[in-house]
Amino acid sequence: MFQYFFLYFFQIVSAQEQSDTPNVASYEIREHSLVKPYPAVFSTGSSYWHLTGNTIVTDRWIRLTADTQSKQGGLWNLLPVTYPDWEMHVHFKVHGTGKELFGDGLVIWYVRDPKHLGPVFGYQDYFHGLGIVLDTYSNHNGPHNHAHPYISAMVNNGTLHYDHDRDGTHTQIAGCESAFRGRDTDTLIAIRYKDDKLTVSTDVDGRNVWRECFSAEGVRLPTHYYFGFSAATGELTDSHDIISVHTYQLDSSNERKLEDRQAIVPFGLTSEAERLHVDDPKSVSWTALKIFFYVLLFLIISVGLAIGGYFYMNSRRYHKSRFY
Ligand SMILES: *[C@@H]1O[C@H](CO)[C@@H](O)[C@H](O)[C@H]1NC(C)=O
Ligand SMILES: [Ca+2]
Repeated sequence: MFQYFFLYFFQIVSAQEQSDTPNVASYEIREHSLVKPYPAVFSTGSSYWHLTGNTIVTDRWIRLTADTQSKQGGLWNLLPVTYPDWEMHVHFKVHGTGKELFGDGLVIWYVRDPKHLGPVFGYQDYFHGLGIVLDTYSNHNGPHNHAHPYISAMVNNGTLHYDHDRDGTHTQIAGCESAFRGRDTDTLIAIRYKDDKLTVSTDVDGRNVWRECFSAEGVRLPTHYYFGFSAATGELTDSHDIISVHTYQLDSSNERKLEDRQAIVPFGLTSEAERLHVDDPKSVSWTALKIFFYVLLFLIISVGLAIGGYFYMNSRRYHKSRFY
């Protein structure tokens, strides 16, 4: 009874601070969160955080890449995530001197192997887990069906390649356009994983309100993976900064708590596969409908011509008979 009362109370408190904490029973996990002052965090030997590549820490931000060419950097948490449901709020900043050309972007990771460097925005390709890709530059030469900056989610079981030439669109499970770069306002992203549903929301307009970017059901992620961040520049450059991270454990059903989630193979339905599933029956019924209407139109025109012809012939006969 007391437990329920406590949960209920917690929900009320959470709801009132909707933009700061998740709207369900939740507990911030300090070890998976990172706030100023960072130097204290990184100077102690017991730090849960690890830096890779060109990452620099100051008293105001953790800079994964500076606004210079060919950099890559990472920020990795070294304590595995033992709880199945979570939500992470990241205050970040992507900015630089480039007016038209800038890049490449940053990624928020939940993966099996932390600390690696590589070609996917400063982390390894063929990874195991989840990547939330904040892509600022469109590598695609042809027309895209979306604009950049673009946020997308990719789930990988170690077999998929992130294709920069297609901006990862063929392996993404969902995505949305988001004007997060070069803003004067604070830019934040929330990633929520609960009951196999992944929801990504942003707050980039300085209005202190979460706006849903996308959500996807049926996303399978194991426990005991690691949170991390990485970014990269190439010919194009930008500063990619992490300012704060708040991670909340969300209340899980008993079923999920008892399940052996450590053995789960990451899975997410790509939007391409989903499109194939959804569009096929639709296009078939559309074709059938079109044929039906063409036949109907043909019949109406035929009947109309027959009736018109009949009256025309009759009137001709009538006129003719008058002259005879
Ligand atoms: C890994 O993903 C690929 C591509 O989605 C799939 O074909 C394969 O069956 C998956 N492997 C496992 C072990 O789930
Ligand atoms: Ca890109």
